[in-house]
Amino acid sequence: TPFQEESISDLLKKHTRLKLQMSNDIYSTYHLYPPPQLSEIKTTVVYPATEKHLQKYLRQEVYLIRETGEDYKNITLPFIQSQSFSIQWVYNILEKTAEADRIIHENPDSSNGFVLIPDFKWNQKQLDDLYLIAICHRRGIKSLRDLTAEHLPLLRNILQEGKEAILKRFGVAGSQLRIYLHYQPSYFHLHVHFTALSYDAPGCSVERAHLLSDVIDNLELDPQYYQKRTLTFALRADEALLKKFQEAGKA
Ligand code: G7M
Repeated sequence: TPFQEESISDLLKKHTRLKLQMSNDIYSTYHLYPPPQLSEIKTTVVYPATEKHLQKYLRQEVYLIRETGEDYKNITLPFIQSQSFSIQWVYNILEKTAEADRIIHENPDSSNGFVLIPDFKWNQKQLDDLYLIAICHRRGIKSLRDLTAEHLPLLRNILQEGKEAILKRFGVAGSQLRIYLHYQPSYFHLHVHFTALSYDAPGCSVERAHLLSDVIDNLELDPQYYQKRTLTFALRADEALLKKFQEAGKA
């Protein structure tokens, strides 16, 4: 986790062991062994983990895919429909059977409403790595690919109310937030990521993140934008979807 400003001085004195690596003029590098209270590692446990979880966290080669609208219909969609990666944790949040006390904001409308909640990657102790997700109440919107002009009211609510709620609770202005969707997401129930602009959050790279404000603009220009467009994303070497693209001669 990021260091708190107050603890930086402790890091350089109290109980810290330093082993010199090299020294040159005014420059030197060390191995530093911080005391336990300053060496917290935020940990997520997935238990029991499925084969898909294991794959997600194994280091692997990655390959870029260019998915046309047709590829989505012929390859990706049938693949997603054949998979059974549980999104029970999402329903638990929407139904308040898990994490209910962590909800930051809710618009309860069943078609244009959502729940804003800290992502479990964020421990909420410091704003440096601020990370929240907005999960829509409406079921059946799998991803960016499903979005049409019909979803604009929902997307505008998430953008507007999400920014307001984060300003009110955490004092961080909308201009200091990166607000985006993943394509592809890991979980196929529409959700939007809110991260601190100064934080390089995992998954905010150009081949995965789509800014919500750009998504709204694109849908205003063309209601079918995301059904037509070729979308780029990376797949890991032993992902079954990569094999499907390879079999179709597309990767
Ligand atoms: O867009 P994508 O599907 O890749 O992102 C899902 C996001 O949901 C990630 O940023 C995860 O860290 C977050 N997330 C995943 N799970 C299983 C949970 C959870 O149980 N609770 C919360 N609060 N966030 C989660």
